[in-house]
Amino acid sequence: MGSLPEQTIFRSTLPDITIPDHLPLHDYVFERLAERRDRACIIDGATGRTLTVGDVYSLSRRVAAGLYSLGVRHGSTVMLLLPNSVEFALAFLASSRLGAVTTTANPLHTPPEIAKQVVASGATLIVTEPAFVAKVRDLALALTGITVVATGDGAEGCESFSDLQAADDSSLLEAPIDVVNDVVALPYSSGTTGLPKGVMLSHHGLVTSVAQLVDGDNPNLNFREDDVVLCVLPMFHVYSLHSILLCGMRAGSTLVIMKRFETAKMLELVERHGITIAPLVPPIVVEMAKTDAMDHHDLSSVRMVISGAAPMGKELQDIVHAKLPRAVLGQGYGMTEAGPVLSMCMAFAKEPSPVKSGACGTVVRNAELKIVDPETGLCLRRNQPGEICIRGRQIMKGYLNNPDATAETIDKDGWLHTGDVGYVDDDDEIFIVDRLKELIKYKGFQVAPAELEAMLIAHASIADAAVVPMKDDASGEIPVAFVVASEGADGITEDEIKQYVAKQVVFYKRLHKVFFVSSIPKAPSGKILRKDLRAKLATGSY
Ligand code: 4UV
Repeated sequence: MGSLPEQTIFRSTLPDITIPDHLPLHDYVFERLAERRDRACIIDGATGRTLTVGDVYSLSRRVAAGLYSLGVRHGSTVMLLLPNSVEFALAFLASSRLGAVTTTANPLHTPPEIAKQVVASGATLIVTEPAFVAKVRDLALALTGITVVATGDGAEGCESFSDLQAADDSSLLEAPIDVVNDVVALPYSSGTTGLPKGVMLSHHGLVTSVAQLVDGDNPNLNFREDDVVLCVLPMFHVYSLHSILLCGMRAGSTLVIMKRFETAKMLELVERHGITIAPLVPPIVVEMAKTDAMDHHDLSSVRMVISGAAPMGKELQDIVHAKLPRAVLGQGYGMTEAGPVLSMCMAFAKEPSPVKSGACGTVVRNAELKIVDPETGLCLRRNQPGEICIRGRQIMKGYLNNPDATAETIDKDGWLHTGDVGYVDDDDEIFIVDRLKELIKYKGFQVAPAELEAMLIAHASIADAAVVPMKDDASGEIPVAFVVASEGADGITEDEIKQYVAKQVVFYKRLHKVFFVSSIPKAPSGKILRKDLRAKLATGSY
């Protein structure tokens, strides 16, 4: 008699917990407001301005009332086009309170990149800094019904954020939020293929994901009330939004906000504020490993260094560990669509367990993870690499207005397919070894090859193009292009192509190299054989 193939499903080594299923996100993060009202919540690293939990609560209510008076309602979409700032946190919490959706974007994006996201997300209000207003002014004029709010006292033709903060919230009504179905955050991600898409994260999804890390008797990520968490990673990326802002607030820790990364300033802030937790990405960890400045600062307060969003090798981990011997160093593994966290280092738990260098954690609680053979779809056992899949209430609801892409990513049994290749070892630790998906990660930022390929093919002198990642020590990966010149356009140069792309995209999507080829390798279906191109790069045979 034949037996069914065994389904190897991996779970956390910690027991499941009870996760609130009735609270909207803002009520969940402020659940212990009464006892924490006077504790420091957010410190602006540049000015030292400190907001208590009570300040953040009441200001975010005022901003909600102000946004309401500007027409934001349950189901409206607000775009935050902001660097790390107090205003980011206030506007995000305010939108949540109104039952509105926040879509986040990098303020360094070019006007066309921003315009695409505004249109696709249906945003009707944009909060930005006066310095970036010019990027959205034409858009606001072209599209009727878009309001622009500028921070501080505002800018010409914009509403002012100061006015929002001064709004009267006494008659603010509770929005009728459906925690399971209402979307609260809409970050953009290209997922496993194609162009960036709006990732619908519900109140309950985000509450679940935050709880999976910081709730329960033995939190997997043990943020405490006396912790001071460095917020240097951009809040517009899901890693910082979720694991710094939301986890930090839920745990009652204090956040120190840094607008942009600079090694010396960061080390200074760590010393000045006694930072205990430093969530980082590998390129920042590389900077720390390289700099002598670490020896000139007292960094003994740091007890946890988290790396995520891109691979961190064992070697790098060992160097930083030698420099910060008192800190626990480990990795988290996230993906926007996964809600975002799939796994977290068990050495960060309240009752920690030992971990190995190079591992990117153990699957979070209240979730299931499996490894499947990408060819057959069958489940693989321990130590066998295959595609990582995750299931649980934390994963996205789907892509906005894109049921086909949703169905390609979340299967009928509710498993989200990550496009990452990895295995689970004998101690339940996850190791990522490769990527099936197209995505390029430059310093942890997403670069979607399809976006650059569409741009390249639109050039009159380019007949065909493919963009793939090339390994790079400083940035992890850099985007490079293989290009077929159009007939009679042999004169086009690498520099011209690089400039052509650079003018249209944010800095991290720029092409670093262009290789001219006679054809792009494709499968009979027309799909680019990216693996072949990556192999060419790896062997230097281009
Ligand atoms: O969609 P995304 O840009 O999302 C992220 C999220 C990272 C997070 C989030 C919360 C955390 O607490 C945390 O530690 C990390 O990066 O990109 C998703 C893809 O990035 C790669 C992998 O290919 C994902 O599918 N990636 C993310 N983390 C790691 C990683 C890692 N630790 N090691 C290797 N690759």
